[in-house]
Amino acid sequence: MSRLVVVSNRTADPRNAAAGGLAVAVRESLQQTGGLWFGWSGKVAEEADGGTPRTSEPHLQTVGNVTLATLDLSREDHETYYLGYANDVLWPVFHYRLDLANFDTRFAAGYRRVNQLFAHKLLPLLKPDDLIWVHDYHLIPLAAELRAMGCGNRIGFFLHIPMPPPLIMAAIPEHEWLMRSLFAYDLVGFQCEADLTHFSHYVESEARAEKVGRDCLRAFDRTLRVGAYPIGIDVDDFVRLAEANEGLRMFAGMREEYSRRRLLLGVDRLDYSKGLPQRIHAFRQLLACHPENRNSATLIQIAAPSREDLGAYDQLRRQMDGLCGEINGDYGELDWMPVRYIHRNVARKRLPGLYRASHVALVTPLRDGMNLVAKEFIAAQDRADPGMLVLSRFAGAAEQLKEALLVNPYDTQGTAQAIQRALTMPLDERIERHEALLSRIRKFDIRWWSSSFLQALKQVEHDDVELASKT
Ligand code: ADQ
Repeated sequence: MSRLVVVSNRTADPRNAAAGGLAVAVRESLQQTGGLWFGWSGKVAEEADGGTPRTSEPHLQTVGNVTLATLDLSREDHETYYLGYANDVLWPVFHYRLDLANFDTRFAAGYRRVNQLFAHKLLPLLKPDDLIWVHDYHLIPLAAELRAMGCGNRIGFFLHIPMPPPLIMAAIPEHEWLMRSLFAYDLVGFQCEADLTHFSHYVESEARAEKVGRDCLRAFDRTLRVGAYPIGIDVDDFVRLAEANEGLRMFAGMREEYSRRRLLLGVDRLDYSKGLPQRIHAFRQLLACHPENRNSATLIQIAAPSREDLGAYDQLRRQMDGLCGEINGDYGELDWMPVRYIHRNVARKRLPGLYRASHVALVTPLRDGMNLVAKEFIAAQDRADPGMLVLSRFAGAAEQLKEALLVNPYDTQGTAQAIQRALTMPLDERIERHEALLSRIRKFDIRWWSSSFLQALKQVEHDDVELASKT
């Protein structure tokens, strides 16, 4: 069996279930194959005298039969690659926010330099039949850099965030280089069909790519296999957490505290892609148009701090403080506050109880690759009396979760109406919708995601891999 090598911006201890996300997704495959996980350590190396950064060698750590290899970054690389190109160019543009992008030429150079550094440090750790799986927008050119150094392994790439339409992509000065770089992979996976369509349209119009069969594109003398692999969650693990002591305690505590109220919940990172101000506006509209919800409906909005060193996030934080203050000031009573806004992380083991105690979840991003909170909310519900999910049609999850109440988060009135419908939906309709949603997230869970992607990568024609090593 080939060894799995995972490369992502950050790594995590695969034994640590609390890490969630990628750690859970790749844990089994890494453990089965005695795998390697390579990424940035999260540390910024001190500069040596004279301002030259020390060259760092990967720190190797063994966790069971898995090896973690992490690199420190120099201050310059951290600023240009991570804060700059990844978070101030690719993140906003891929979420359709050209207005927030900062196309500083130093950023692109830093991004390329760090991808070269990753390739250079990873290559000596590779074995000839390793299967390499690269994750996310930080590392788009990694395979091209590895190929240039002679790497002939099978390499797959998964994009966790949305792929924008061609004309938005074309706003990035280096768009051709970025998209061409993807053809150095053997398989590129997206979260949903819409993303796959955007990528196909881009390469067909900009690089005259040809479709070869159902799921291959040919351009730049390379054949690239592409597909939609919607990421899922570990449903059973989440149900277990909901029924464990901490989950039950949280559930009972919330239900008691809000026994006379209807609870609405939002759980997000504080990020402009998540549509948080629009959500507060819609909730305000609900209180204005359906006054029976006053003194009753309470929105708990948890917004975990995120990327606080970037200006756009600081602005969003101030905007949210203002909006939540206003709605509480205008509608609040001595014994009821419409919004409880918490700018903190919630421990993972407490989330399922919180989800289960909520009558409605508001998952209303303006754009989102998938959104796992939507799936976690479904998994945590009581099947006999499930809460209702209000979901943005612009989240990747909307392609799979059609039985949720789908909304356009830019439409304040429409979203408020959908929230009212969720709050008043009869039990039998809620059960019917929830059963359909639950069976879908169970079928397409986290194991389905990693095994179907890796299976497809293993099946890539070997001829192509050999060809790739020569380009
Ligand atoms: P994120 O933008 O981080 O991830 P999301 O999928 O919503 O978004 O959340 C990831 C995890 O973080 C979930 O397990 C959730 O429970 C947890 N989380 C979020 N807010 C939290 C909070 N306030 N407190 C505690 N935990 C919180 C990116 C893409 C997504 C894609 C994922 C996975 O932007 O679209 O779904 O990767 O591919």
